[in-house]
Amino acid sequence: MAGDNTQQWVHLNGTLVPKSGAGVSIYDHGFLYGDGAFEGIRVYSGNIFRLKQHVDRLYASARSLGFSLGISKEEFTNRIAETVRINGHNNGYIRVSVSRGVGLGLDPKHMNSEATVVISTEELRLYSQEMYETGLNVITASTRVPPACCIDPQVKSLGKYINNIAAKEEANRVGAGEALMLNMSGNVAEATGDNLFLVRNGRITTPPTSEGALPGITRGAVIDICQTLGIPCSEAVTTLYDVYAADETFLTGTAAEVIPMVTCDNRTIGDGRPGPITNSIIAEFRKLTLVDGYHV
Ligand code: PXG
Repeated sequence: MAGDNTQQWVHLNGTLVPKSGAGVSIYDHGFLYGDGAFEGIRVYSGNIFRLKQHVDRLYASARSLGFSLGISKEEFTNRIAETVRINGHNNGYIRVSVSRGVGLGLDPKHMNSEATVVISTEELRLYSQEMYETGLNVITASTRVPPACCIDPQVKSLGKYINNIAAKEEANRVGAGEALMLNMSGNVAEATGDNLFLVRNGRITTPPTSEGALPGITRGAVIDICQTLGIPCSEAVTTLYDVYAADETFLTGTAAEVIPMVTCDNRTIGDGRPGPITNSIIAEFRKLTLVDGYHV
C-alpha cells in the first residue's frame, strides 16, 4: 500500500490526474440526479478480485440506464489495472464511479459530454477482526427496498443508495453492525451493502435478485464455494422467520467479505456464535481472493 506522502493518481475520463484536486463538474448528472452507477472492487496481494465480473456488472448497469461508457471493456479493465499499478495499491479498495456525463436538466438529450468515468484507489474502513470472530449484531430496517419494477436492484445505480444510507443510519442509531432491508412484500432482500445467506439443516439459501437483492460479486463467489465444498446452495424467498430460525447466517460484500451475523433484532441466531459452515466458507473465500481475478 502506498505511503501517506506518496503522490496518488485518479483515472479521470481517460487521463491520470493527481488525486488532490481531482473533481467533476457541478453539472455532472451523477451529482445532479444520481444518474450513474458504481463498483467497489477489492485488490488482494495484487490480485483484483473477480475484476471481469465487476466490469461486466458495471457495463450492464450503464446499458440498462441507457448510456454508453464509450470504451471497450478491455480498455476499461486496463484503466483499472493502470490505476492500481501507478498507486502501488496491492491491497485495498478500488472505487469506480460513472455517470451519464455533464449537462443541466434531466433530459439526456441535453448532455454536453460523454460519460464521466472515475477510477480511484482507496483505503478500506473494515469491520474489526473481533467482529469476524464474534459476529455482527444486525437489525431489520424500517426503510424498504424499492420494488424491482421501479428501480431494478440488479443495477448498481448511484441514485438508489439514498435508501440504503437511510437504512444504514437506522443501524447506526442503535449501534447495530448492519441492517436487513425488506421488500414491499415483507420478504428479506439484503443488507444495506451486503447480501444475506442463511444456513439451515446443512443447506444454504440466499434471497433471489427478484426479491430486491443486488447480484453481489461476493455472493457469486460464495455460491461457487458452496459448489466446491459440496454444500447445497440455492436462491429462496426469505422471510424474517427464516432468519430467526436459521442455524447460521452471514453477510457477503466487497467491503465486509464474508462476515457472520449472530443476532437479528436482538434475537440470537443458532447458538449466537459464528457457525462451522460459515467458518469453512470464510476459509475458502480467503484462498479464492488470492487466485481468482486479474493479477496486476
Ligand atoms: N447489496 C448492495 C446493496 C450493495 O451495495 C452488495 C450487496 C454486495 O455486492 P458485492 O458485489 O460487493 O459483493 C453491495 C455492495 C461502498 C461500497 O461504497 C458498497 C458496496 C461494495 C463496496 C463498497 O460503500 N456494495
